Amino acid sequence: MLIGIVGAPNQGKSTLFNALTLAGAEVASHPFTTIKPNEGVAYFKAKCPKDPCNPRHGYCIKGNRFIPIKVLDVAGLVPGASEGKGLGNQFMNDLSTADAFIIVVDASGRTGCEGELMEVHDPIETIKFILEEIDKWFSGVIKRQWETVKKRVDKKPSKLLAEKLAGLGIREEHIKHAMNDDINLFAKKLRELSKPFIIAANKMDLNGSESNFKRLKNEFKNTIVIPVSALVELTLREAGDKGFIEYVPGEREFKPLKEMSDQQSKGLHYIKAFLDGHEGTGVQECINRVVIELLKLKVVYPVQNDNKWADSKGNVLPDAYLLKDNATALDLAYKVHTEIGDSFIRAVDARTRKTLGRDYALKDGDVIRMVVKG
Ligand SMILES: Nc1nc2c(ncn2[C@@H]2O[C@H](COP(=O)(O)OP(=O)(O)OP(=O)(O)O)[C@@H](O)[C@H]2O)c(=O)[nH]1
Ligand SMILES: [Mg+2]
Repeated sequence: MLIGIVGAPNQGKSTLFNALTLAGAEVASHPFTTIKPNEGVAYFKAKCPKDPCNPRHGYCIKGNRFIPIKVLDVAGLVPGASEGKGLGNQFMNDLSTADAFIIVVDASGRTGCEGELMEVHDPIETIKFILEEIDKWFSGVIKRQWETVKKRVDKKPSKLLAEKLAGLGIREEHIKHAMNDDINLFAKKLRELSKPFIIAANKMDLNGSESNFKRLKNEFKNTIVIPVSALVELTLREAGDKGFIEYVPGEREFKPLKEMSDQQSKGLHYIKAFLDGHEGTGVQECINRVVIELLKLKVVYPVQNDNKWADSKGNVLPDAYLLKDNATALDLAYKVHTEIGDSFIRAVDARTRKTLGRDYALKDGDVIRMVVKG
C-alpha cells in the first residue's frame, strides 16, 4: 500500500512528509523544492490489544500501536502540467502505484497555484486545478491504451457496437462521437475509483486559514477535508525525537521533559496555543482516515502462541498487518508466508479460542493463530 502526497508547489507537501516520516526531505519557501520523489514510512495509529508488546516493525507508545505504511512526496503540480508546464506531468508517473492521495493545500490562502507567495488566494481554485490535471493525466494514459486495444480487435469496437445497435438507429459516427466524450468521463471515474483522495487543509496555524477551511469543506462536501498544521506536527515530532518533550502523534497534548532555551519555550508556547484551539495537528488523522475510510484496511495480529499472544521466542504481538476489508484467514496466512498459506489447516481466534475456517472474514483487531500441516 502506498499513499501519494500531491499538490501545487510550496503548499507544505514535504513538510507533511517529514512530519510523518522524520525523513528530513528538503523544505523551502519557494516552489519546486522537491524534484525527485521522496519515499518514506509513515505510521497508522491503532489501539494496541496488548500493552506492553514487542513490534518488529513500527512501534508502540502508551497502548498506541504505530503500524508502517509507505508514503511518497512528489514535485509540485502547476496548471497546464499535462501540456508540459512547470516540471510537466512526468513525475505524475511516480504516483501511478499510489493507492490513495493526500492533496495538500495552503489553507491560509498565501500560496498561489504555481507556488508563488500571495496576499490572498483561494485554495478552492488550487484543489480544482489539481483534480483537473490529475484527470487529464489519467485520460491521456487511458486514451493511449485505448488506441492500442482498438488495434488489437479484428473489427473496430465502434463498428462492432454500431452493428449491434443498428436497431436503435445508432450509426458508427454516433458511437465515435459519444466515445470521445465518454473516454474523459470513463477516465475520471477510473481515477475516482483507483486514486481516492482526502484534502489536507494545511498551514492552519496561520491567520485566515479557518474561514478557508470551512469554505473548502463546503465546496468539497463528499470529500474528507482535514485541518492540518504540518509545521506544528514536525516541530512536535522533532522535539519528541530529541527528548525535549513527550509527544504521542495524534494527541492534543505534550509534556515538556527538559529545560529549554527561551526561543524553544516560545516555539512550544505557539504550538500549545495552536493545539488548544484544535483537535491536534491533523497529520496523524490524515493517515488514519486514508487507511480506514479510503483504503478500508483493518489491522490483524498473527501469533504463534495463543496464550501469550506471542511468537515462538515470546515476543508479544510481534507483527501487525494492514489487510483489505474482505480479507480472510487464508489471506492472512499467505500474507505472513506463502508456505504458511500453502500448508494452512485452520486458524484460532486467540481471544475466544474458537476455531476459524479458511474463509473466516477477519475483523479489525483480530489476534489469530494459524495451524499448519507438518
Ligand atoms: N506556517 C506554516 N508553514 C508551513 C506549514 N507547512 C509548510 N510550511 C512552509 O511552507 C513552505 C513550503 O513547504 P514545503 O514542505 O517545502 O512545500 P512543498 O509543497 O513540498 O513544496 P515543493 O516541493 O516546492 O512543491 C516552507 O517554508 C514551510 O516551512 C504549516 O503547517 N504552517
Ligand atoms: Mg516538496
